[in-house]
Amino acid sequence: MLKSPEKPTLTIQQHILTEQQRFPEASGEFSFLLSGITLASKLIQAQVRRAGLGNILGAAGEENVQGELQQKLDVYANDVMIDKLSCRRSVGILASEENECAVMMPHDTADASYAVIFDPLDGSSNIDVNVSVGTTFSIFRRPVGPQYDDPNTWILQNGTQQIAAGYVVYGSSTIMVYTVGNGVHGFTLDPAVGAFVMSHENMKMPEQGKYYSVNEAYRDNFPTQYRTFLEGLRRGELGTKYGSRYIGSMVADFHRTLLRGGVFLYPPTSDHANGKLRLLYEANPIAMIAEQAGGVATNGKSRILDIKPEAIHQRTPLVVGSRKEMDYFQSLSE
Ligand code: AHM
Ligand code: MG
Repeated sequence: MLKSPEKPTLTIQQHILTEQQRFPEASGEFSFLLSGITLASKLIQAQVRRAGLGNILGAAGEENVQGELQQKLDVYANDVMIDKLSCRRSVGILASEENECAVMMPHDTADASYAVIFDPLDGSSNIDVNVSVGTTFSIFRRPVGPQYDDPNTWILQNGTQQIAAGYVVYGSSTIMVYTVGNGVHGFTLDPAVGAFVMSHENMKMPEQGKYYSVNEAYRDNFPTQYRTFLEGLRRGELGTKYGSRYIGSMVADFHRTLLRGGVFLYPPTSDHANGKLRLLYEANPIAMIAEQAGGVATNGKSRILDIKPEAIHQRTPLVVGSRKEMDYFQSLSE
């Protein structure tokens, strides 16, 4: 007789369907939309796992709108995200780190009421050296009012209006972490069955950690508040002398911070007053996940989710982490 596993597995698709039942008016379109993201991320991870075989490593030869050299996998991941989302009739508009302008969907129906904003492959300079990379996404609903007839305006909403956000880390395993505003849940891709299976239910960021995560090479150019903060953590102001961990892939650095606590930051520098990370598809989804897990995310002055965006590729400083470190950071504000 077949021995059944101890606990039935819960796939992300089942979880999304259960979450959707909280909204009686939901038509099923939203879960179909999210399944586009899970499908795209399975295809992306399959290529990431093959990096080094075939001809998928290295630069694609083009720069994206931010002047960064696109990797072949950036281009592949972007194409896959657009392909798998654009056939969902609920999607009205897509915006990506890799495209200068938002991509409008050809189906102009009343159901096309969602905007999806994503970074298809974050940390892609790490691909060629076999270090973790990821995908981030943020979803808005079409706001009501004639001033929102132009779908571009659906994208420039405060992060508080996100109806879902998440990320995928292509690390030692592939994990998708997402929220629809009802807690944070993590699903690990089981390669044996090809499905994302619940592995981390109702994730909570520890109140305090023992690492900070920042590119310290720039520290002489950080504002005083940031330098004092990092010095204080090193000195043991919070009761423990902090160590440092920095991968250089935001999703991977944040994922560790979510699980272990601590703080991840990309501060402003004297050369780049807004740091490097982008508000809409990097800081916003990370901030929503962090807050849902009990953490805090700011741009050094105000809550990330309260920032009114003005442009798709706008940058913002980001400081995100456990409550204790974030209280300390905010107590040092000038
Ligand atoms: P990307 O979206 O072009 O990959 O850039 C974002 C990445 C983040 O993942 C990471 O936190 C940061 O760039 C690292 O930048 P730096 O090399 O300046 O530390
Ligand atoms: Mg990125």
